[in-house]
This record gives sequence, structure tokens and C-alpha cells, in this order.
Amino acid sequence: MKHFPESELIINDDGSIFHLHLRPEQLADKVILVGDPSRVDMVASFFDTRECDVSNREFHTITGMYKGKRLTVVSHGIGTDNIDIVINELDALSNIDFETRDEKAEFRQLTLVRIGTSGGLQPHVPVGTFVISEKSIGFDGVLNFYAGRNEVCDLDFEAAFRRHVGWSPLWAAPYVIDAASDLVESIGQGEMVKGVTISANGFYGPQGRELRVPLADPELNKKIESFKYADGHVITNYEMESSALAGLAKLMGHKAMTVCSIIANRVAHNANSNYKNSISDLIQVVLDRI
Ligand code: R1P
Repeated sequence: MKHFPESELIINDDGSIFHLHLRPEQLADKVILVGDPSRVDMVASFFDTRECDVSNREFHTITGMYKGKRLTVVSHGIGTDNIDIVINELDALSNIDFETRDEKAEFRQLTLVRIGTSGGLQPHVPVGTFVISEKSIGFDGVLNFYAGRNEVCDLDFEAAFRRHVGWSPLWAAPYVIDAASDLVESIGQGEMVKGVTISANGFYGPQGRELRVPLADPELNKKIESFKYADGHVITNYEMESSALAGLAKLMGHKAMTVCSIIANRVAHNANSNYKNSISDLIQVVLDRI
């Protein structure tokens, strides 16, 4: 049984975990993840009752009941570095005894669904589409710091992708990871597109947006758009978190998936900055199906 000293697992004086400020009993088994702390209120506005509302930095959490289901909604801010914090802390809240600092004997599995916004990379995912990240490609490198990465990743897909785009040795090795298939089936019905999502490690250069500083490879997005894997998969969208969420969840034994509303299409060069209604519709669908 693993034991975790104070330096590795920091517990605040009130018994809450370091960044999220949550105590173990405040976490539900089903967790909705959103980037924006104010979007937590939007999700919780659907709840019938609330039992806690906790905020620290960009991490805002509300636990409550929705149609008889106990749910936690937590914001993670922007980027896979934040996902590393949030998923490790949610797992610690579930699977480490905060009194003894020992790993619990019985594993508690979480269901983690991120509801996000995203940029489309194909004509068949116009603004307003809901895209499920059936596969995620991490440009961020977070998963490469954990043992077992090769056992959970799709190494053939990684190799084909690297070859096709001429991946630079200066960039972190990309990792390719599947979402939990039962979540993809239960949530990804009807109107939703199942796709392949790149989680970029930045919003501008790493997603091919050039402002004043030129890009190392200005053709990278064109090569990404033209990539087609042997099984027919094409890359549908860019966001910044799904890879680390799916990857860490898989290494830890949790179920995870990301679904995004497309708010810009990089091929059609259009965007919708007024996307609140579309996100609200997506939230309602996910709350009903989770
Ligand atoms: C960038 O503007 C942010 O928006 C997208 C990206 O993943 C990144 O977090 O998702 P969210 O709207 O869920 O934060």
C-alpha cells in the first residue's frame, strides 16, 4: 500500500486538498469539468439542490443534485498543466485516505466529462457542432512524464501522424489516447460528431495562429487537416485539455471524455463569440446522459 508524505500530497488545515480546496466528502462520483470558473454557475443553474460551493484560484466547484443524480462540477482553467492538477487532486480525494495518507484498499472510480469550446478543423464540423473527442492527440507532453504511457496510447496512430506532418524533434512527443468508449456511446448519440481532437499547449503559435511572431512551421495546420489515418479517422478540432484528461484518467482507472461546442472554424475562417446558448444546450444534454 502506498503512503504519501506531506510534500507529495498537500492537505490544507481545513482538511481540503491543496489547489481545489475540496474535502473528500464533497466530491461526487460523476464530475463535469469546464474551463471557465463562471461556467460552473451555468452548469449548477440546472441543479435541483446544492451542497457546497468552493473556490480557489481558477478552480471553482459546486456539488449538488440533478434529477436524482449527485454531480460535481469543477472548473480547470486553461491548459493541460491545470488538468494535471485537477485530475490528480480528484483522484486523491477519491482514492487516498486523508487521515492516514495511505492509498485506500478499495478503488473508487470517477466518471469525468469535460464540456468545452473548440475550433473546428474540417468542413463537416461547422460552428455550432458538438464534437466528442473519441481520440485526443496531446501536443502538450504531460502524459510522457508518467509510467505506462505507452500501454495506454495508440502508438501506430502516433507514428503515422508524426510522419505525415513532419513533427519537429524540438516539440514534445505527441501522444494519442482514446476516450472511455462507454461514455462515447452513451453521451455521443444523435446530433454529436465523433472526432479526433488536438489538445494544443498554447492558443496562438501551437494552434497555428500567427500574430506578430512568425510560426516555426506555417504549413502545420494544412498538414493536420489533410491527415487521414488508415481507419478513416481525420482530425476534427483543436482545444487545450482533452488529451491529458483522457490520458491521466486511463492511467488511474477512471472513465473520461471531452465534448466541445465548435465556436470557430479554422478552415472557413469564421467564429461565433456569442456561444452561450449553444454551450447551455450542450450542458443540458450531457447532464441528462451522464
Ligand atoms: C481557450 O480559449 C480555452 O477555450 C477552450 C480551450 O480548450 C481553452 O481552455 O476550452 P474551454 O472553453 O472549455 O476553456
